[in-house]
Amino acid sequence: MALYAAVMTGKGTGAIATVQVFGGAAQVVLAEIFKPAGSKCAEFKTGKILLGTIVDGERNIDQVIIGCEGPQTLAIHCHGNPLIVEMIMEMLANHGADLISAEALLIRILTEEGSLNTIAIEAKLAQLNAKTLAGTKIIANQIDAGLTEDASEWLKNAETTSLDRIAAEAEQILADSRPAKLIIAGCTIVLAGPPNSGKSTLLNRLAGRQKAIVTDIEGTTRDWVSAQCRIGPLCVTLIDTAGLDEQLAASSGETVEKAAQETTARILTEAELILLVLDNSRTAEQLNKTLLERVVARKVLTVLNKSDLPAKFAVAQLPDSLSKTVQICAKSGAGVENLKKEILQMAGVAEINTETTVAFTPRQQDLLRQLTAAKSKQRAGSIISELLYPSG
Ligand SMILES: Nc1nc2c(ncn2[C@@H]2O[C@H](COP(=O)(O)OP(=O)(O)OP(=O)(O)O)[C@@H](O)[C@H]2O)c(=O)[nH]1
Ligand SMILES: [Mg+2]
Repeated sequence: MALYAAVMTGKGTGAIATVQVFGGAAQVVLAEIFKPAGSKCAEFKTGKILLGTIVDGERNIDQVIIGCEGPQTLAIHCHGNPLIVEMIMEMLANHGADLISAEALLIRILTEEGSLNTIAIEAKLAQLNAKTLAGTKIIANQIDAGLTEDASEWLKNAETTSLDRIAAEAEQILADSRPAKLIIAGCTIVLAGPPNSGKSTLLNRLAGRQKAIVTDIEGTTRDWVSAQCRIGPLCVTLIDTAGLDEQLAASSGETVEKAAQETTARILTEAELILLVLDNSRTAEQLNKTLLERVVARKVLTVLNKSDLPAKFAVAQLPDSLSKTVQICAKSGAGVENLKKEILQMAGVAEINTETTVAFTPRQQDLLRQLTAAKSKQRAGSIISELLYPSG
């Protein structure tokens, strides 16, 4: 009888880990290695939760909870210590289990259950890696409603729905998928600006702790510093960078300065959004050429910091692409809530809710793009079928 096992949780990341066991031999093998609390032998009735101990002969390995998810599907919820997880996996392998990845195991379970469409299988897999609860909900909604429902409706009403309408709806789904991806997979926001403008102070403020060193010396931050924070539904990786400065970038003698400038330039290319932090108490001269070159063609929100000091910055000197501004005082926190609202607005997530139809895998997005260009109803029909059902 077949038996498969996989670790479903990230390695060593939580207090609890889940090992999923699946196959005809699941109950037999679990009966050998699991001793239920208070009774002699375990009864793995679907829907039941059992408390007990994983044992290797006379040796207790860990106290666990077994979730009886189906006649062939049992989940062992054990402590997250990687050594415990490894021991349980090794025991399962010694009892004949094939150790496979979480993704491979889910595909096995879902295809054997038979009734699920391709989007449902992709959803279960994508949920394993979602960064936020909102992201998990967005994905879950695509199974019975969302993308599955929209695609099924297109197929059902193929006779009466025009190709133009389907293309427009597919375009809208693709447009909503971009901000949804930030909620599902997380988002990188880079803080850039001239030296001493308050980038590190803002990073600390947004992260809620003192992650980066703050001083009044220009060029304090050399290497980049990162911190995780939540902004609305977004799980954000914030990256603080060395201040961009023309003279520093041109200096050939100072190796550290040069390396810092180059690192900042590279990190800027990875940002989904750039916060251009300027010092509102200084003139527009701080907008040096190096800085402008790096950010001008990107998605930028200009943050005018130090609003507690007399203003000297002329907003009119900002190029059009940088003209969306927010005033804050990173030192006291004034205006930071408004900054967060603007970030959500710029990321496009303000309009996304957990009910929005989105495409959450490259396969789905590629098929929707093909659908927007379909020239015949027959072609559109085959693309939609491929979206819903496994091909071949
Ligand atoms: N008055 C005032 N001072 C601020 C504010 N934000 C930061 N500062 C001060 O400005 C100086 C520079 O702040 P940092 O956060 O180190 O600036 P930075 O942009 O990271 O500087 P580099 O790492 O050198 O590029 C420090 O003395 C801060 O205390 C603010 O909102 N108001
Ligand atoms: Mg700094």
